[in-house]
Amino acid sequence: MSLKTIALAAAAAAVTLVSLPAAAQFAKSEDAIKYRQGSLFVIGQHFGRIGAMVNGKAPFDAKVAQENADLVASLAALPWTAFGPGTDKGAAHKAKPEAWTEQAKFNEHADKFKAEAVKLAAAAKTGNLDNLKAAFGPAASSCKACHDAYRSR
Ligand code: ASC
Repeated sequence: MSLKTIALAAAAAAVTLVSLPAAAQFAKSEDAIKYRQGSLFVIGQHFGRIGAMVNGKAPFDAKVAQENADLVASLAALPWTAFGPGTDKGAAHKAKPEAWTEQAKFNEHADKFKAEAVKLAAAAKTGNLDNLKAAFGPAASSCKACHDAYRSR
């Protein structure tokens, strides 16, 4: 395979990955609810592994940090299409009605998190713990801001 072929295949794969969430359709509301809960749970697991390093609860391992931050940055695309119309009912969940009635504001929170996740991955790529710490705070704040506004206790 030529380098150009490999580059084209990689670009096609990247486009597929990025366009997947936009194409996501759910057979029923319950599936959307499970999907967003599942994806947010997995994001939390990988984000938490970085948090443990940042907070000194786990030894800093640059490779582990980078792997987890890359996952968070990719997975950050997933939950939002599962908050579509009608998915406020269908199974137990903690999202407030405002997630549907204030869609523009809700989407701003999602976009903010996605942007912070990209910055976190860039920081992790440097292999420097101080850079990771500097990017982790704003990323965690973006999680919290959305949870405070749109997740009930
Ligand atoms: C996490 C996690 C969240 C955020 C939030 C930040 O590790 O699971 O939801 O950080 O607690 O305040």
